[in-house]
Amino acid sequence: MTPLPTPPADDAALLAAFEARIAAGESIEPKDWMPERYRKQLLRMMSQHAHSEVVGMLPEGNWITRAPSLRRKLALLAKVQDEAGHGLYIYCGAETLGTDRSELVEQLLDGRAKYSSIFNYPTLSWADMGVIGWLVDGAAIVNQTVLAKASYGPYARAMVRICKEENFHKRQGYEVCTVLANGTPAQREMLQEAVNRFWWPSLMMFGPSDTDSPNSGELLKWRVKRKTNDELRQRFVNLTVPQAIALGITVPDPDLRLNEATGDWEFGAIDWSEFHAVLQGHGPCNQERLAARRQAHEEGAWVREAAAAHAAKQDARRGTAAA
Ligand code: FAQ
Repeated sequence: MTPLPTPPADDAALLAAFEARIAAGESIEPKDWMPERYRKQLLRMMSQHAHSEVVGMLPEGNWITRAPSLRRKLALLAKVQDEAGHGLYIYCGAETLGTDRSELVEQLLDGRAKYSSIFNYPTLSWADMGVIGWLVDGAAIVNQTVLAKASYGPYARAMVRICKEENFHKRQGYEVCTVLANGTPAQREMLQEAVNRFWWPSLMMFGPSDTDSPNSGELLKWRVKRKTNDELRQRFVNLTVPQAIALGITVPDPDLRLNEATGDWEFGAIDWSEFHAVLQGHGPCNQERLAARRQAHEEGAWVREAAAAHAAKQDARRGTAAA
């Protein structure tokens, strides 16, 4: 972790009061004084999170028309729609930090902002829909349950609602997995193959290891994060391996073993070169995902124009009524 920057001297008293509030477990609200670094860190993290929810609609959206039954189609459609809602809650929360959503979206579309590495992998079979719900939403829940206690009020409150919905997502995904696990040999093979592809990228969702995480120091100090990347990754593995055993499938890690003394499922080395390549835009679907978002943004221009015209008309009417 990198050393923290020193605040300007004239802010020292405000900073001390701010940190005392955080130490007392108080929630920081939009109009409260906050250090510029706190605002910047939150804006970075919340906007990346919102972008992830929206880009995260693409891999699953790919399967809505090919879901194997009407029931599955309805569930998947509802899930993908929920992810759009999550993006909106978090963009709204991010806007309370003083940056307009249109600027945040620009940063995504021109490649300045990141979104979660996991959504740069393709969805090749129906089993991927089960495995994304189980592993990807499962990892998101582990991360976000802790973020629901983040020091910034609008982010924490968005997480409470999002986690409730993510729990449904995980259950629908795990249910798809149980059906495949109890199905034909071809279905079991399809499930195993999907787990083989998504296991390691799911572990990478928690970010670099603690020794290589430049933002963790500040975020932990100001209680935006309450657990480190490695702590949350370990918690996810501990929760998930018994679920894999219950499904009767293998986790693709020859080094995975239970440490009886600690109760942890110890896992093998993560290929960080793959993680960094994906972050640098060289994942299997980076270009496709950004191209799809850019196209959607362009095609949605008329909706934004119509909404702005409608709002202007309403404002003008209110102005006339008030006069
Ligand atoms: N992918 O110093 P750290 C979901 C970047 S939502 C891409 O450790 P930090 C729901 C990081 O930004 C999934 N980039 O960073 C769903 C930083 O770059 P920067 C999204 C990553 O912030 C399910 C650099 O590496 N969830 O799945 C990743 O302390 C199904 C150094 O890293 C959130 O965003 C990554 N995996 O910790 C939707 C949760 N990891 O900005 C649809 C909120 C790290 O300095 C379908 N975010 N980077 O240039 C967090 O909890 C944190 O931001 C971490 C990263 C843990 C992601």
